[in-house]
Amino acid sequence: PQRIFSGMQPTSDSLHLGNYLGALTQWVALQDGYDPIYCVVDLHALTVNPEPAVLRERTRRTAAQYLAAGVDPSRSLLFVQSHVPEHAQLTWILSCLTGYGEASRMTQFKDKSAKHGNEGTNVGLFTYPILMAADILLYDTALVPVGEDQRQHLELTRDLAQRLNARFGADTVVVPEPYIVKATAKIYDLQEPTAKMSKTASSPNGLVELLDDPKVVAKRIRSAVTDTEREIRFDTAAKPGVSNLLSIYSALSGRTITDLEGSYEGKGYGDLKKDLADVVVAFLEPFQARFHEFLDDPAQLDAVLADGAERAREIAAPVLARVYDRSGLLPAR
Ligand code: AQP
Repeated sequence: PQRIFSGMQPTSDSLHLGNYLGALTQWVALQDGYDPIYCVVDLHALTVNPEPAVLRERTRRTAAQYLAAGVDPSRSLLFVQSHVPEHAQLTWILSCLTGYGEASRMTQFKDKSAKHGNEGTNVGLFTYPILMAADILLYDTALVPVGEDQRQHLELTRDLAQRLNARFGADTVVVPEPYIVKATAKIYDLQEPTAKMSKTASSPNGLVELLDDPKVVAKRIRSAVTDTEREIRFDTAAKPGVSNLLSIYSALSGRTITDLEGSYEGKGYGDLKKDLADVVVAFLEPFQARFHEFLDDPAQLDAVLADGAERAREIAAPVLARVYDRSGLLPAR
């Protein structure tokens, strides 16, 4: 079976609906017929300089949310990035093969660094996509299920893989493909429906966090920005707010957009929002119950992560050794 790899940063107490629909639901679906590896990328989260105790807590919480969403450790390998030192080691090799200009063109870096200025931006944020490339290439990954915002980083990963293969031999690493499901590739901020829903950039009212109080979530959905028309129709250019609500509704209910448009003909935005709020709450309540079960048993959670790390290292170590050797690094005796 084809190898799958993906990860999320523990940069918040809760993942949001964009993370869930853009990535996590695909992760769960890909457990059938593939060989998946899912990672909590805590080294990436260091780029926002979290409080140490907070990072530790969020790492466990993120893993517990993967499990609550349906990531099944008997079918998927689940681990924490920093438990496998090969990630940091391969990053250095890849850094030396990445152009400064090439890295400077990453739009996520440009956006995030513009907000903090040169002095407020750390080098880790700049090299973030190279660490991401290392994550993926260490596992001979074929497919990477992510949201649309990660497409450019995946292109860089592919370029680096091809560069390694051109320099050191065609079979040095596997060149991965993105796996981006169009319908949910980008979930938008409820208050600013042309910007992506984001852990760090959205205002609280624009976000639906998976671990939020369902009452608060329902209220946020009912207050989502729409437009001055009345018609419930999917049209991302003219009606970004309504289209976003329809995308979320469709993904969570399994109903098609056309079906939803049909059943809301002649009804108002208030009806759509109220029903969507019910759909979201019906999803969140059991999700949160499962999350708490996993979080409240840290010994079991840590055991799952320790087992994952051990199995991950068995895959990553020979890949790193291959790249080290072909790079001309003298083997240690
Ligand atoms: N709004 C979104 N719609 C669809 N998919 C999304 N993803 C993130 N936002 C959306 C996908 O979720 C995964 C999380 O990756 P990450 O933890 O590296 O976070 P990110 O991509 O940087 O986005 P976030 O969660 O909003 O965090 P910040 O605020 O730190 O940028 C990825 O697969 C991503 O594509």
